Amino acid sequence: MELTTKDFIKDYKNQFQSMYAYSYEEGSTEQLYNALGLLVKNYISTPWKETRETYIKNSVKQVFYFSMEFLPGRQLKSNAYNLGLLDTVKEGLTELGLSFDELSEAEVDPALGNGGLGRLASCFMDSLASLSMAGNGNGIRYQYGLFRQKFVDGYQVELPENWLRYRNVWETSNDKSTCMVRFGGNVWLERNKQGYLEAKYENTLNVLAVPYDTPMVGYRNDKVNNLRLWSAEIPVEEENNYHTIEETEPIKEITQVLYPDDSNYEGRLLRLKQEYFMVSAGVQSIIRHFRKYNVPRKNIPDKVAIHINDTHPALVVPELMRILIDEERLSWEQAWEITFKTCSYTNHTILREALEKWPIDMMKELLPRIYMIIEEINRRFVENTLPLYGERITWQTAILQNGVVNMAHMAVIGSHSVNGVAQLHTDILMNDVLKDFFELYPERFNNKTNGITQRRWVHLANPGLTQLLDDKIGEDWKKNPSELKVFKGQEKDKQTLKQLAAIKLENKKRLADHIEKVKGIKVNPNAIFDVQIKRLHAYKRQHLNLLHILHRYLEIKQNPSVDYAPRVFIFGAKAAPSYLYAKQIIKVINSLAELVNNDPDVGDKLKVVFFENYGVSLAEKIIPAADVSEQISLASMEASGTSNMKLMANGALTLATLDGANIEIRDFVGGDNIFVFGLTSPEVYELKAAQTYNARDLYENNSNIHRALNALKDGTIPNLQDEGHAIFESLVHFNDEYFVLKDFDSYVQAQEDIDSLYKDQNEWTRKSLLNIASSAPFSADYTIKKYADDIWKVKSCAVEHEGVQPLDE
Ligand code: GL7
Repeated sequence: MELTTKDFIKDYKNQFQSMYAYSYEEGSTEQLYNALGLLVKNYISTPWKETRETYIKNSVKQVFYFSMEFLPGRQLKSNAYNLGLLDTVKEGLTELGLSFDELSEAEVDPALGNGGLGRLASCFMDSLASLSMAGNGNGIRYQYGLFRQKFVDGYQVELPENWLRYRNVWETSNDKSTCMVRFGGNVWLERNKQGYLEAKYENTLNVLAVPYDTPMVGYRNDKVNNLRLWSAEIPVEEENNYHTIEETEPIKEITQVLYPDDSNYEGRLLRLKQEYFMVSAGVQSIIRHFRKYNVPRKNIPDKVAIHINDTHPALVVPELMRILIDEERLSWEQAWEITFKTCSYTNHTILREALEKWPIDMMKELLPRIYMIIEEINRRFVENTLPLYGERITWQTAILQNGVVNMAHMAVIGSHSVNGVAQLHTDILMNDVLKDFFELYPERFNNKTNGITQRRWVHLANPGLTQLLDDKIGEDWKKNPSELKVFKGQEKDKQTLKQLAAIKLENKKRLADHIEKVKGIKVNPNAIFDVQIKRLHAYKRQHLNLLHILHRYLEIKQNPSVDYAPRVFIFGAKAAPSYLYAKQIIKVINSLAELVNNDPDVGDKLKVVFFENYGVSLAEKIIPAADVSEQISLASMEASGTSNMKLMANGALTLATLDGANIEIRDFVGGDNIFVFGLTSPEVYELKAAQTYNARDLYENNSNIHRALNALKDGTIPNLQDEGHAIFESLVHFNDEYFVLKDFDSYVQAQEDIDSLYKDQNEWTRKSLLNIASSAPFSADYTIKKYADDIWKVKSCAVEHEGVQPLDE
């Protein structure tokens, strides 16, 4: 978009004055930010409107990405950047004596997701818009986002995240597009005069779903898609039925809080209400929207693709059936054909405890009509499958099993495509978790390795690197990430390597300042910055990292001249509030940090920094400064990981097990440019099957393990209650479920290899460069292009020369 600095200044002054009735010079930072945000939103409004109109006018097929979580991060900078206005805005503000960076820090980072799954949804939104594809998000406008984490005496404390206390300048409440969602009551079928079976309802709880729309701005292409988040309210015509605040609670609570658990299934009624609320409102609004297209209903799958992001929105399947049958009056067979062709499903985890299974009784009571439909889907599935595949497979794959509704099964049965999020993960789905379905429907299964948007994670987070790339290989890589590979040509260029190292050092200095500011810890920017940032979970093995740090500390104490390269271990992680073990690990890391950081024998050799409240904005500060990316989950457990991709794209070297997308990272960058350790996935499967693993043996016979584990419980680490014991017990008495001790030696070895390599700065930076240059395949643009081609069958609306080029590897 074209805008002169002069015009911007004029617009901004007017905007501020019209909002606050005084001059910007008197404004608070929040007010200055609000005015700027709303002004940028004004600039967005024209392409936003035009994009919507073009889609309808050209009858373009649209994707609706249904997700219980979105983690967009701050939007001011990325919107201004994608519009092509960032420099103008910065310049204009400077002329007004204001600082863009300061204003943009005033934006609240909406924490409407737990981790990778929600962030992936937002990276996908960015790529869809940037590829000029009609892709909309559908989710929940939680009043409280993921809790704000604080450490008190090293313990995690959770505070409510009331992100809407401040004005959210990006959203537009859209009163004209509300929907009604019904819960509970009695439902029966009655034959009407035309002989048609009609669903009748009584005593239902009626909830008004109010949409809040947020623009998803494409990169320099005048395309703006829509993220629609629903909020639950009392229907206006029923307001008089509610007499007290308490009576309104069952409605208000539906969109009040995000469930703060990323890998555990919460079998609570409220969660099921949330899922149906979001699904029903979303599907109703799609069908309404589709009417504008004015084409026969049978063509819905040619105009609409609905994506089920993990099982949370799997009720899309029976809800779409309900609308097509009860409201659009189609036959079961017609409705099923449409539903199945419209829906597709991504699985994001193999953790059994995360796979949703709702008690039938709960489903029946909360969603009686939906349950009838699920029962019928299941009946027909069994009827078709039994004669062809026999008892075992049929009962293993049924939707209704032992008193529960198996949501993954419903999603697979109701979708034409099922994908995992990295090749290994997809293989595990096909060979293990969804093996029987793979036998029934091999053609539905496909892999779509996750991706990240370089725009947020490189262009904006790492301007130094971006400038270097522009200088060395031109700017094409920004529209066409596969051009990054050209950078490989510079791996031997001393000058480039020097510049790259200098950029990393600058980023590290900035992070070091931030560490000092928020944690009061002084770190040496020349130390290795070693980063593990992700949710805290036993399978991700932050405690393996912890044991290694402890090991290093004990080595230093024993031999103060030991030859370790100075290292700063950086953590960012929230634990689910009910996940005691994860919280114990946090406490032990914090206490160990206290010990290590204050021990004069240690000096620069070792520092430990655990940031509070890890989220998108903090990640943007940490990632460009990382030297080492810790991706150390037990092989087979991490479906993909996405911080691994962001860190790689910013030149960190990966220290990894062969898990999730780490395998693909190794394949692209080459085995010499990554540090791999530990059991492989087949070895993990074998070891589990053999049942021969004995962690106590390792504890008793491996002196390093013995020493480190003892230090967990002998008072070496200060200020612990029983947290060190708890970790000890889990590893030794409960036989170390995630094979931490088994992988310990090879992990320590890999860490030592890192030290050796870091001494050769030239060689280190060369490998860093190769990582950056090999990161293109992890651009979400490519991932989305594959979803679009293989699953959704949607096309780019860009004029030919603007569209993304295929990735040529
Ligand atoms: C996750 C996986 O754990 C993670 O490996 C993956 O990268 C992400 C996106 O596909 O999805 N699954 C999940 O439930 N959460 C994830 O982050 C919360």
